[in-house]
Amino acid sequence: MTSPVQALAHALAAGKPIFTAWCGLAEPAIPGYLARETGIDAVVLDMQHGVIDFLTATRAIPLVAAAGKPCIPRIPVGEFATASRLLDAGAAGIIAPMINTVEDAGRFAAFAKFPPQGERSWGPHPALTLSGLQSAEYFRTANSFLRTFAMIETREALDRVDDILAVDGIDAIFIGPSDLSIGLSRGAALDPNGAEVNSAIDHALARAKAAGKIAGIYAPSGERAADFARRGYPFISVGSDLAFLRAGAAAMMQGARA
Ligand code: 3PY
Ligand code: MG
Repeated sequence: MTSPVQALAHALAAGKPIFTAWCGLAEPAIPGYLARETGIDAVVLDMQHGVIDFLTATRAIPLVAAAGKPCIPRIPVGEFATASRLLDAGAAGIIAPMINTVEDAGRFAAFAKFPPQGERSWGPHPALTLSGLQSAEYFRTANSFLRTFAMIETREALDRVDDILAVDGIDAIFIGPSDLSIGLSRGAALDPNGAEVNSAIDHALARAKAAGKIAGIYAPSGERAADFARRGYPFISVGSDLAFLRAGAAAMMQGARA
């Protein structure tokens, strides 16, 4: 059986869209519970805009793994050393925000991939436990199953998407529609569902496919996630733990007061 640490690569290879929960609250049990919900294939831990710190993330990863699902943290901007530490803790992939240059992408890949491809330092002790692999096998195979997602969410990044996709050790791009809308409008608007963003979303997916790499994207709602799946995106993060909580509370209280 595939371990949760390797399951992301297997699921992406299978070609069906992967839908992930998106967690930002500072409670590791929440991703652990959500991982057990039908329809949730994996869980993203948002350490950029969520309030999840490193300790919370390292506690969430084995809880999500206990449900048999992969965990993919989003690191804070530029904190590439944290990517290595989260992979050591058993993350199946890493999303790095605001990758705007080939240099950013190269630094991210260097921290996420072992030599000779990158410069990741050895010490994946929890990852060995969660993957069930022996050290030598993990070292030999980890670069091929851990997934690096470089976020494309600025005008600069979009202009250089082919160069970023070409960086050795970058396995995927991940679109941030909100920041992208701010960048494309030169700060004039937050419009993640607008026509300009939608055409950038289609363009980025086409470029990822042409490069033989994966494209992921963030969807604030189930409807938008379905739209991205129809457009052909293979990795889609949906909503957030707080959004799930608010939607559940609103629906239940509306029922109660009906
Ligand atoms: C964005 O839309 O900018 C994101 O980073 C997704 O959360
Ligand atoms: Mg963003």
